[in-house]
Order: sequence, then structure tokens, then C-alpha cells
Amino acid sequence: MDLGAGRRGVDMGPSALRNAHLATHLRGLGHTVDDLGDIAVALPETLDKHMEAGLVFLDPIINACRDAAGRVAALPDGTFPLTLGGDHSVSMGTVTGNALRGNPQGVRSGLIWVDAHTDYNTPQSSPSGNIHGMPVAHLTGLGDPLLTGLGGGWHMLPEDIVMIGIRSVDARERALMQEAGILAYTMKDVDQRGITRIMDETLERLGGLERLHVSFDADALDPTVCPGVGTPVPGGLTYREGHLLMELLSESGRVTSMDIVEVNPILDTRNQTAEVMVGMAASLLGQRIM
Ligand code: 6HN
Ligand code: MN
Ligand code: MN
Ligand code: MN
Repeated sequence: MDLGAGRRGVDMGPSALRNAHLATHLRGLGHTVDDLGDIAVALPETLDKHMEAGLVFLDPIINACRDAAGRVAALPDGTFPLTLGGDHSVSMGTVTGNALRGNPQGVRSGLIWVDAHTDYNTPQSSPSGNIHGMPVAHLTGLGDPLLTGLGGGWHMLPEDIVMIGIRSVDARERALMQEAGILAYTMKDVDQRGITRIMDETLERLGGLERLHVSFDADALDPTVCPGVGTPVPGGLTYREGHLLMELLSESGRVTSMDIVEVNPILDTRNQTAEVMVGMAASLLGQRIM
């Protein structure tokens, strides 16, 4: 879906990723791949676009997130859910679904949020009303009760979240992040300390957790690497920093699920962004150079 984003087009992200041979690449790594198809979501042109309590397109987004959460939660043991977005609001569903797999109360889980943005707005703090800027806040229980209620009583703990690649945070969003105490590695941290140290610290911080979900927003990478995104911010992760991040996570053997989101083929150059993101998934799922 693209209902959570400010501009059209990320609803075509899954097609672009399939076109970039995602399944073929993963099968080449020895994985069995089952494509479960798309979740049906209404087109914005068929809906009345209005803001309700600071949220644009709340109802259809809740439905899509519920559907995503239910489908992910129902997957059998031993499967690795890889979700294709779509705008980042879908991660409220996927992160919740992954925590609820095999346990209706939800399991304490870690979240690695790779993004230019912290996506920690509430309907009150958001400058846009776009729900893709709000998923992490809602996962931790802040914001609209319908969206915070997706997991029943389950919520993410702020200390179980690590963000990487951050370089665009709204003023009131920053205050909420600080209040919650969420660890965010900005691009300054990446420049100064490097991905290797950041990943060591991240895996250490999330040490005791059995489930780790990676939510990868294509706009974490520099717009020269991933031009097909709706909210590009200069000064992002390089191609190699992105891959190194995925390679170190792969080596850790600890990641249990992943989202690829915010790929916008309308704004892309010859499907480059989808190709790059397929490479990121392949790196996380075991691609070796030698
Ligand atoms: N994303 N902070 C801005 C907002 O509208 O809340 C941008 C959010 C971008 C969200 O890229 O997933
Ligand atoms: Mn290819
Ligand atoms: Mn995002
Ligand atoms: Mn983003």
C-alpha cells in the first residue's frame, strides 16, 4: 500500500522487487521461497482522503496491518518472513505478527530499524499526518489506540529498539524519542564510528532476545544508491555500508524476520532501488562472496 505515505507509488514496490528477481536470488542461496502474494488494500483514488484525529487513511491502514500481522503470526516454525512494502506503516503489522508467532501474548523481541527517519511521530506530533512517519511510536504504545492495539496487549519495549542511518527527525518527534530512550545511531555515528562497531554494540544491546526483526526502509541508503524513494534525504548509507550491515547481521545468525519498504518505482531509475534492496535481502539471508 501507499496510503501511509505522502506521495503515490510505493504500492508498486512489491512488483518492482519481484521484477528484480528476489525469489530467484534467494533460491540461488539455497532457500525455499513461497511467495504468499499481496494483501488487498484500497486504492487512494477510491477513498475519501481526509485527516481524522491527525491520521490520514487510518481505517484501510489498520485493516492492512491486521491482515499482515495475522498472516505473519500464522506462519509455521522455521520460516523466515520477508515482507515487501509498501509504505512503512505496514511494519506495525509485521513487527506485531512476528512477536505473536506461536504465542498469542507476544514474545519480547528486538527491532533494528534501518531508516533515514525515526518514524516516531504520534498523530499529535506529526507535521504531515502520514502514518508511515508513525509506526515505531505505535509499536511502543504511543499514539492512536486502534493502531497501538494491533497486538492486543503486546508492545515493543523502547530498550529493545535500535535505529541506524538516522538523519531526519521532526522537532517534537525528537522529544518523544528522547523521552522513550530509544537508541538511534545517526549518520554522524556511522561516519565517526563505522558500521562494525555500531553492529557490535547493537547485537550486544539486544543480546538476550531470541527474535530480531530488521525493518529496512530504502531511504536509509543514500539517494544516489536508492533514488526510488518518496522521502529522500542526502547523506545516507553507502552501498557498502548497507551490505556490511546485512553481512554482519547474517553472520550473527540472529535475525528472524525482515521488511523491505518504501521502494517507489515511479521515482526510480530503471528499477535500481529494487535491485539494490534485493541485494540487501540476499546479503542478510546468506549471500557469500567467497
Ligand atoms: N518514512 N518525519 C516525516 C513525517 O511525515 O512524519 C517523514 C516520515 C518518513 C517516513 O520514510 O518511512
Ligand atoms: Mn538479478
Ligand atoms: Mn521509514
Ligand atoms: Mn524513511
